[in-house]
Parts: sequence; structure tokens; C-alpha cells
Amino acid sequence: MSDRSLSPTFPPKLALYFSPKACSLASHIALEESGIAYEAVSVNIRNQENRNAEYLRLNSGGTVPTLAIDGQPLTESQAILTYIADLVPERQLMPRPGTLARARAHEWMNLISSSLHVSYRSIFRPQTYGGEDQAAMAQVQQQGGKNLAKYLSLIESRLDPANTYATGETFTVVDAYLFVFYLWSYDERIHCELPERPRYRALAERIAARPAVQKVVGRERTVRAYDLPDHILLDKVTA
Ligand SMILES: N[C@@H](CCC(=O)N[C@@H](CS)C(=O)NCC(=O)O)C(=O)O
Repeated sequence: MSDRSLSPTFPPKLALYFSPKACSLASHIALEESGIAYEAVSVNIRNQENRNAEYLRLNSGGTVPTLAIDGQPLTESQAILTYIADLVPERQLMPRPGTLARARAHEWMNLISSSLHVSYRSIFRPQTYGGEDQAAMAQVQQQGGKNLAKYLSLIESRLDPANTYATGETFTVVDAYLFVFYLWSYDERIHCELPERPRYRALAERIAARPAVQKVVGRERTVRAYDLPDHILLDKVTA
């Protein structure tokens, strides 16, 4: 049974609170791919807009993404991505519940959220784990770099080159989520050696070519004109 039959109104009124090139980009892409109407509300974390009282009332953790569903805030990328996918089962943005493929999609998303994202956070925001002590922060960053290299290698080894997308022949929210952290691997704040990742690169290039991805990245870059790796060709996109 799809959530559609349980929802008081379909489609629900959706508003996504995102920050450009943050992990919220995955939810932003998923919404665009869903075909459901939504409002995209920018909360630029670089300007601390996520710390204003109005946003904290919606999400007391002050993080993006937040998806407001008929006014009810839902946080955590994995929950949001799964929710969006389940709204439109015909789009196959997640495999059907009760299948091994569905469990695999969650396996991917948990790995991304709990390990890959956390490795980046150690590098970009070492104070999260090291406090304000400079030496502790440097150590967190160094370990974060090692962890990032390890998880990028793991992802590379788990991507099957016979598949078009991460979980098979169909684009899913897992791809949207992987796309974000591929872009991050080219961030100028990363100074450690990272492993070659040709499968991940090929996947990211395929994802970037999707019209929904082009549209969302274009929209986000009007809020903040972020850099992209040279080989991610968003030719229809204007910053
Ligand atoms: N586990 C959360 C993490 C959310 C998160 O850390 N978001 C970052 C952006 S990628 C953020 O909002 N950072 C701003 C802050 O923590 O102040 C998820 O997957 O949605």
C-alpha cells in the first residue's frame, strides 16, 4: 500500500529548507525527480541563517534539510529521501518495501549518513568532535581524511560497473545522496590524498546529466554560486 492512501491530502504541501551544496541537495534533487510541487526555501548555513529563531522553531537542531509536510517538520536526510520516494512509488525512487533491494538502498544511505558524511564533517567542522582545542581539531581533521579515503574506496568497490545507477538500472534517491558527497570530494578544504574513484565519477556524471539535477543545481547556484568539478558538466545550468 502506498502512503497515498494514508495521507489526508495528496499530494501534501511540501516545503524543503535547503542550503546550497549541503547534504540537503539530495532531498532537493529527490523532490524535483518526484514531480510533486514543492517550495524550495533557502537557509544559507554559511550565513548562519539556520541559527535564526524562526528556523530553530521549525528544526531545533538547526540543520538542513528540513522537509515541512503540511507544516510538520521532518528532519534527517534518510527519512526525508525515503518519504519522498514513497509518495511516488511509480517513479521507483526507492525499491519496493519488503525487498532485498529496498534493504540495500537503506544500507547505502546509512553508510553515507553515518560514515561518509561524518568523515567530511571531521574535516570541515573539526570542532564538532575536537572542541575548540587546536591540537585536538587538527587530529580530528587528520583522522577525518583517513576515514574519508577509506569510505570513498569502500563506495568505489561497492559500485557495480555493470549497473547504470548505484542500486541497478533505475535512478533512486541513493544516487541523489551519493551525488552530493561526490561533489564534496573536490572541496578546496580537503588537502589529503584521496583514492581514484572512476566508478563513482562515472556515476556522478550520469546523475549530473539528468534534467532534474541540472535544474536543482542551477537553482541552488543562484543562491550561492558554488564550484563544481570540471568534469561535472552542467551545461544547461547557469550559476
Ligand atoms: N544527519 C543529518 C545531518 C544534517 C547536517 O549535518 N546538515 C548540515 C549541512 S550538510 C548542517 O545543517 N550544518 C549546519 C549546522 O550544523 O549548523 C542528515 O543527514 O540530514
